[in-house]
Amino acid sequence: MTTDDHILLARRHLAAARKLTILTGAGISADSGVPTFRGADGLWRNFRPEDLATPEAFERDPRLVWEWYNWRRELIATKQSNSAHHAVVELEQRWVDRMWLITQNVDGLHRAAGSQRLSEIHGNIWKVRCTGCGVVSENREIPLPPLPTCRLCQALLRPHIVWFGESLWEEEIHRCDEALRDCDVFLVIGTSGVVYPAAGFASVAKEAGAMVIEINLDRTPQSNLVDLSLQGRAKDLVPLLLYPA
Ligand code: BV8
Ligand code: ZN
Repeated sequence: MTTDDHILLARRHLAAARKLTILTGAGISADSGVPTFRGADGLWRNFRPEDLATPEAFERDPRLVWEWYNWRRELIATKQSNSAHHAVVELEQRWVDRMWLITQNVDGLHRAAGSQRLSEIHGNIWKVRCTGCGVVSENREIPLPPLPTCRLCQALLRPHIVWFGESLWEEEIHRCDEALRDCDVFLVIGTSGVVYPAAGFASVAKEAGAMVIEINLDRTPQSNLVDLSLQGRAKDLVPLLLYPA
């Protein structure tokens, strides 16, 4: 089957879907110029995200971890949502309360595009959390001081982001579980399917009877599991799903 046939088939399944759940990863923001985690452009100097995005790294060298996040905040601040983010907003406007978006991305580009019904399961790079009093606040200062402190209690602030080895927030996990078990179509866009628990979401949805569609530049570890694999750039393929079947 050609990609066109796959797109037609995907449109048909979407048109018949009572409930739609979407999972996105760094690939959907790659078309906005935000580096992916495991792509050739990598993320930062010769560090791996797994070395920096951990509570141990922050404990050991908060200044280095904040340097990385300041670099990413500065980079992301210059990026716009792309046609794939906007197509996801259009899907939300059509499905309304029968759609849920789960994103692994912390760049905030889905919210910037207008998505409202979403779980940012790994947090948001524009939010900070106090390591003392736990208060979470939005903060768009660029750059933040090398070791930013809480206005309320002067303790060190950290990114409000889920690091490797940290559990996701209970309420988000519960919301995702509901959205995965209750959808007819599970659309997976731009993720390498490496990081858990998100990497296990396609099998949860499939076991619950959903049709799983994957959009990715390449094949991924979950490509054998999905019902339909559309290979190409998210910014080109996701908008094509908006047309009638
Ligand atoms: C957890 C925030 C329970 C950081 C991120 C040992 C000890 C502890 C835990 C573990 C362990 N072993 C395994 C684990 C579990 C661990 C894990 O999965 N590790 C991996 C590395 C094996 N997971 C966790 O720790 C999670 N918590 O399990 O809690 C627990 C608790 C304690 C102990 C045990 C268990 C928390 C994981 C969250 C980590 N935080 N982000 C930050 O961003 O600063 S994850 C990070 O990776 C990003 O959020 C990113 O989104 C995510 C996944 O990556 P992708 O989005 O898929 O990006 P990637 O670059 O990999 O792929 C891009 C894809 O797009 C590619 O396929 C490419 O082909 C495609 N693409 C590129 N361009 C395009 C495109 N597609 C379409 N169009 C394009 N243009
Ligand atoms: Zn505080």
